[in-house]
Amino acid sequence: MIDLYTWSTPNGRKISIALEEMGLAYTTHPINIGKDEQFAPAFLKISPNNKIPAIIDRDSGQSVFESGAILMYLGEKTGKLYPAEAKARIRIHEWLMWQMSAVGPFLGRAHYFLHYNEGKAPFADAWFAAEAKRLYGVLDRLLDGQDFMCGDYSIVDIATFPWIARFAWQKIDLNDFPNVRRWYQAMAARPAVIKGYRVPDASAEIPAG
Ligand SMILES: N[C@@H](CCC(=O)N[C@@H](CS)C(=O)NCC(=O)O)C(=O)O
Repeated sequence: MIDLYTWSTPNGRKISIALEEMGLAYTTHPINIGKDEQFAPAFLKISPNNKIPAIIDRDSGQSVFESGAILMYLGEKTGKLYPAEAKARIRIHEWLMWQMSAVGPFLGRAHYFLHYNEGKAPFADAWFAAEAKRLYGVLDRLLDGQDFMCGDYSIVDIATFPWIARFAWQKIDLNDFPNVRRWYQAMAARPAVIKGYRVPDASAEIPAG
């Protein structure tokens, strides 16, 4: 049994989608980051950087924070969506680090400027819009000729999808990135992705792409 501490954001959804795909039982504990619940001392004990997501694995007593670390932990625990073979793992690590260091942080800032504060800082708007397009270009080239980011469906696709689901906030037209669009539609049709996307907000819908 996994205790999942999460909120309705891209990083949180990575983990609920992974738990659904891996068929792991879990209990959801919503941490309302709009109400500063991420700063509660009990939460800081498992997530010292005061961010969701975090988990506690009740089977092992292990707590894990940072979504990339959680995905690797769950992949290792289940043997699912995280290949054990060394060469395949190198590819997974490369693209997981790309997601964690580029897609998440830069698209997150694109949301801040282009969605929440559009027009207030034109220089930043232009910079983050260009960076978003560059990242979508990288993903589009990666997906050329393959269904998923590292060949077979993996934790890397799960890490990236919830960020791409906010393409409208990033002022991205998916028609400009046909391989991303095809992949996005395939991901959005998966029952586990649909179910995981609705945690903890049961009314959340994946945007049509
Ligand atoms: N690198 C972290 C980033 C987590 C993150 O930024 N979480 C956001 C929501 S998506 C959060 O908890 N924000 C609350 C805050 O910054 O106080 C991860 O991937 O787990």
